[in-house]
Amino acid sequence: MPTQRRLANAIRALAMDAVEAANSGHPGMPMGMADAATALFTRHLKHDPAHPNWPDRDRFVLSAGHGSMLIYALLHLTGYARPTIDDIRNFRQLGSPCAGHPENFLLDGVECTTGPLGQGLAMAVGMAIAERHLNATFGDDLVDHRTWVIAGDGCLMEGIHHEAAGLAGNLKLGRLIVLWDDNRITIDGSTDLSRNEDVAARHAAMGWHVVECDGMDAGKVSKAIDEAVADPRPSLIRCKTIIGYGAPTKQGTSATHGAALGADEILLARKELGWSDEAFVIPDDVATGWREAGQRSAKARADWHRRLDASDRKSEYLARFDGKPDDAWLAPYIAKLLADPLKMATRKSSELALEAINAAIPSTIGGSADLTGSNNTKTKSQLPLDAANYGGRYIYYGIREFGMAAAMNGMALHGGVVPYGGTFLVFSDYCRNAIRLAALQEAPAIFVMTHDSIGLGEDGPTHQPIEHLQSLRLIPQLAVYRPCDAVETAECWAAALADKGPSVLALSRQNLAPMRTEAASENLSARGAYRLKAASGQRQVILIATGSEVEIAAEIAERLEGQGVGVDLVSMPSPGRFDEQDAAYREDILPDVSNKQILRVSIEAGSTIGWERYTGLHGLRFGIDGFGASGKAETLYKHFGLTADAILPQIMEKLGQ
Ligand SMILES: Cc1ncc(C[n+]2csc(CCOP(=O)(O)OP(=O)(O)O)c2C)c(N)n1
Ligand SMILES: [Mg+2]
Repeated sequence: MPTQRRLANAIRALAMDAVEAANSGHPGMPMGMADAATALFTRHLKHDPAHPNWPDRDRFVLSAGHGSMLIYALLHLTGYARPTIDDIRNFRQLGSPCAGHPENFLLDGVECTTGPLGQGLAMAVGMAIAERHLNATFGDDLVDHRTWVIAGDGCLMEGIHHEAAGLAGNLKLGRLIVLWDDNRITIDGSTDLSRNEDVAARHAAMGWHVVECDGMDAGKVSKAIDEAVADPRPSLIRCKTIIGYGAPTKQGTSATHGAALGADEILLARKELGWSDEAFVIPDDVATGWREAGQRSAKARADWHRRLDASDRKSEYLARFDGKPDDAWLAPYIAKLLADPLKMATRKSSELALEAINAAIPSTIGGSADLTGSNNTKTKSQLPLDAANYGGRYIYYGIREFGMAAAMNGMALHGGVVPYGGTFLVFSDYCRNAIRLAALQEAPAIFVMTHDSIGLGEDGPTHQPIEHLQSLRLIPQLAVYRPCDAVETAECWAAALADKGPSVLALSRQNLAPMRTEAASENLSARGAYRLKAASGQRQVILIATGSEVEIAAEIAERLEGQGVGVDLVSMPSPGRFDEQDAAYREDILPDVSNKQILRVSIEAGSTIGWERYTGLHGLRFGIDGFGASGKAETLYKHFGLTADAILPQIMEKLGQ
């Protein structure tokens, strides 16, 4: 068996050669952390490259995603089907699964997409939460794994780290172990330029266990890992390393962080490391050593499968991981709403829907960033998920919107649980990059964003979303729903639960009248837009509204019809979903804007930018393109001209032209 150092040098060689071939990438981090990663992957990590999606595998997150060559090398060397050596040769080239930063949708073994610093670690917190929850639910026989993270100085400097580490400390996630690449270098140079805090003491203060080691001595790293495993707290292993270790003239400097080392330096590094093989050639002894290490957990995996087969909860367990939760709850629940229509805020409608959902779907885990009573995210039977009871199904995330959203992503990616969590829509900006990352990764997390307009009233412009709806709709692969009443809210929940990727539910603070009073043959909200009321005569106007403004549009439609103007009322809870419908459906609901015989009018209490898509430039768009104001909701709607009285004459004037 080759020494740990020789195994580690294979990582170093692949990292410098791949970056050299691409003339792009980050060799420093993989070269500095090669020994620590070797210790982890050859002695501690529980995984089986032949069964990369084994649910009880340890999760490994390379939070310092720029060091992507580290994980590509580890996956290749331990025997995953991909990346192949050719994939690595094509590092960073279009079509190679070895993308610039690790993408969960390109390679098995990449548990989450990383690169935005700090978020990998925060997602790992979510994975560790999911593990403990499922362990509490199914027991040690079926759920018993750890979450490992390699994080850099950058990950620990980011604000989200404070949120994630605080959450992990409070939840006592002892199975979360972070290896910190303490190389005291970032892009701009020494960390002294920008950081002088005691990172270890900060962790200790947050309830973490901290252990220090020579990060370039695999044996010492391994001992530190043993200590971390034995400690009941989340652990930070401070690995003292040298960035770019092995590159004789550049190591220890930021020159190795994010650029090819150059042919001359690589030649010197090969000498320094005693690595005589050509680029992309792994000598047999090293290849064999790594392969054998990769098979370490094969027996544990087989034993686990035997236990699963023998378990009387096998189908229940598998149901948690496979497919989508069923929506049997929806039809009877909507029938109940239709039988007893109530005027209420959609946040309240959401709570009622959740009562039905949480009773029917055991995998949901709710939560809020300290706005439980406002977001209406907690249902009666949900107990807190905390250090004393990981089996609970409600997380008090504290005032940590970004940390919450990233943890939700981690839970969703871990599988077995369906996370939803709330905050005010205006604070979606605080967690925006995690929502974006949810979309990129197709992580099915559900973001419950209440207080979705000036309709929240007195809290004023800091709390009133304006651009948020449109700006969330810009994120690819993100479903944004803004229901108008209790029935639509239930439908949007069902659609969100069925979505492959993440969803945002934008919900009102203020009460809304029931708009849907008849049973439908399908989930109309899942269509994105539908005709709520058809024109009685010839269609001259199409009123398009979302959420709380559907009520206003309905009044306008009624009054226009009273004056002999034919109006279609279109409720559009999700423009994005509407855009995905087939052409015939879209043409039926909203004929092409080149048809100027029909006036299209949009009403949404937010930015009007973008509504031209549905109204055409010749249509009318009612919304708010400045900031809101403090006041009663009703007064504000009047002040901003979002009432039937204000809008109706403008439509009449336009029709008269
Ligand atoms: C949120 C975020 N901000 C900035 C960057 C750009 N960036 C990538 S790596 C890096 C420096 C990170 O330093 P460190 O974690 O110490 O990595 P090392 O240089 O030691 O490899 C920066 C600023 C990023 N990827 N994510
Ligand atoms: Mg660093």
